[in-house]
Amino acid sequence: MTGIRTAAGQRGIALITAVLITALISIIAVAMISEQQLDIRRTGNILDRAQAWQFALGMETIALLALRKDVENNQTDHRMEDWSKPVQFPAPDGAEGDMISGQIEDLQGRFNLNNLVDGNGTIDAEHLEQFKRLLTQLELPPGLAARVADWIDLDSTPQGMDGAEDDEYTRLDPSYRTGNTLLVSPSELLLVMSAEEYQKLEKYVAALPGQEQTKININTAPREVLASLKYVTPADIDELLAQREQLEKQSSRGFAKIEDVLDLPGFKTLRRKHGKFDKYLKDSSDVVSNFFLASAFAQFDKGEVALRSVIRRTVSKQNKTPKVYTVLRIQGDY
Ligand SMILES: [Ca+2]
Ligand SMILES: [Ca+2]
Repeated sequence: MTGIRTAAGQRGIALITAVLITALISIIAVAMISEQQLDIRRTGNILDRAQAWQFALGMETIALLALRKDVENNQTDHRMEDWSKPVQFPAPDGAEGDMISGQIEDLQGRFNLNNLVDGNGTIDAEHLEQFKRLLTQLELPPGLAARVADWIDLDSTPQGMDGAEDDEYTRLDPSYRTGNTLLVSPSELLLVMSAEEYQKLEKYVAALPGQEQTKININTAPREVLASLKYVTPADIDELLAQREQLEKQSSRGFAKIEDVLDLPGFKTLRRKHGKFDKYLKDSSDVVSNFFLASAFAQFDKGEVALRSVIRRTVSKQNKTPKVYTVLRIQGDY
């Protein structure tokens, strides 16, 4: 009896062991399969994103070509030109709904924050006042102008009552130091002002590379930016905008030269009142632009890319060959 029992017991143990091994193998197999599926999905996502990135880069190339073609054909930049029209088309080989879209914006239609300092890194009083007027237009505290100027200027002495330098930022938690150099992206201002304030401002400002002061393109600037110019009244801006709209609607163009603005009745009055107005307007505004922001968005299956490229155009004086190139790429917001 004992022998039989033992044999039966051993068979039982063997059976349990076999069941356990089978269960273990199943568990391992399931784990391996799901790990593999995860790998496949992960790889798929990476491939989708890589594809979307290439599409976004392609969109940037289209923007470069459009801006090159434009500068070869004319010497003014306005809102009726081909480059300013948004484009959108289905992503090649993509799923239904996969799209690539792009849009070019004139960055000289905005206030250039880097104009707040001159070539020596000291605050430019004229542009500081202009920025204050822009802030007032946007119902933001004009004192923010001094804070932004301090962030960019070379020294560490706060500008007036409203300025802020290391002394303020190093007391924050976490603490940080003042930039004391030109901005690369306007979003750096999130370190200088609140997110709500920045949200109101961001559409109207740019951070253009290089030491040279840039002008505002009166053909593309919105009312708020135009109203930041010195001397002009709201009625003058109304007149300028009405004329601009008429040129756009009737002739599909903008102002051909600054003199055309100076000839508007309200602006003639300004010239009589302020002897330096002609020079001021020509020094601060233009009808042509050299800096643009190309925004590309590409969706390819699970891959999504938002690319912003700052594009610069230069025309050399000697051979007049235009150069159009990307100076900055940002993923996400400008
Ligand atoms: Ca043009
Ligand atoms: Ca400073």
